[in-house]
Amino acid sequence: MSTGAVVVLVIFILVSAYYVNRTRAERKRQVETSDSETLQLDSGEVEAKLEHEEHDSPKVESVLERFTRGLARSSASIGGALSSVFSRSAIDESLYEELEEALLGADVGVRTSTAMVDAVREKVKSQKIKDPQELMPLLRDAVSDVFDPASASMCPSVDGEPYVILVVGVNGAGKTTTIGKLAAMFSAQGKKVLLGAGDTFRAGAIEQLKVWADRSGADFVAHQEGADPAAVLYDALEAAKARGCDVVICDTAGRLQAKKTLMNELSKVHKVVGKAVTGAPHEVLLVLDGTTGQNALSQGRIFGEVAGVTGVVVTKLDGTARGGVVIAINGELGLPVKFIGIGEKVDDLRPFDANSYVDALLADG
Ligand SMILES: Nc1nc2c(ncn2[C@@H]2O[C@H](COP(=O)(O)OP(=O)(O)OP(=O)(O)O)[C@@H](O)[C@H]2O)c(=O)[nH]1
Ligand SMILES: [Mg+2]
Repeated sequence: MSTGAVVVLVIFILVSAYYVNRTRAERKRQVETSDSETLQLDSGEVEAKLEHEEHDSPKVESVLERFTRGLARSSASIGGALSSVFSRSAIDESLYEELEEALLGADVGVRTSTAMVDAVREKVKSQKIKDPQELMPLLRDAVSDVFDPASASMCPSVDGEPYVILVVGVNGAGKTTTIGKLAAMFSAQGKKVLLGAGDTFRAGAIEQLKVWADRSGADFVAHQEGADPAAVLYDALEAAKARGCDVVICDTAGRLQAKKTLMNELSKVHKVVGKAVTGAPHEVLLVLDGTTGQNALSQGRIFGEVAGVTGVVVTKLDGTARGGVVIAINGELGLPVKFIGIGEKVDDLRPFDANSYVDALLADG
């Protein structure tokens, strides 16, 4: 090798080493200062996290990939059942029956499944389709038609006043976790967020919300355990006005939809919140555990009537093979699903997007 070639090679090695070190140092700074889950890490843990990232996750997952992974159980189950339907030799009555069973098995709900199968049947007739393989796009359209993209969006802004979101649902549905995720999402959008600790009933509930407030950089207002939830939330809204907050998210205690007194307490909270900020609550989000199947529909009906629900968050969709419940909530209750939870981490909440949802759900079909 000539001297010139050796010099070029040495320069190349030195420049490469410089960039490798610089990239690692930059990533280290990001890990130390950025996402909420690493706020408490000491330097040893930062190193360990970097090692983990470098060796175990060579590829950064895209939003769609994460979404699809979150819905993998549902997708494998529904997609599997559908591919059996679509690989039949002819379109006949038993195909429609199998299609309806596949949808019912995914918790799509009786009324919505029947309506979707009828829509497919109509199109098969009008377009004179003969091949079962051509049914998939028809089904995709039938699912998409259940959703109204306009009602699924949420734009938290009111002139000069905080935008108030009241979060309700049965025990353990995922309310507090969803509030934490929402707080992080709004904070990342540059909004000043305040969390109101309206669950004064369950031991540890106030502390749990405080942890999420700290993680997401949100302000926090609480009274002691056992205090009147309406009074706490009134104070939270007064504080939010005084501090110029953009969004207030109010936690509430879990309650069974059948317990009248507890449901009436929600009406009181609703009224008092409206006294502190005109028009509040601007949004009442009902959190439903996606793994509870058709019971989620009964919760939706009763909470919808008593608490003036404006939208739904379906959680734990990563833990069920029956993700079709999201379709049932839209189709049977007429309530828009606004967010879905696909894991316990801070970024495991996704604004509901019908197209990505349908793509992920029918991915294996
Ligand atoms: N896998 C998974 N777990 C979730 C999700 N959302 C919440 N959880 C878990 O569900 C459990 C209950 O969540 P919480 O947020 O405490 O539920 P809650 O509705 O506030 O409960 P109460 O205050 O007791 O009524 C926790 O272990 C959460 O980590 C999700 O989308 N996926
Ligand atoms: Mg809670």
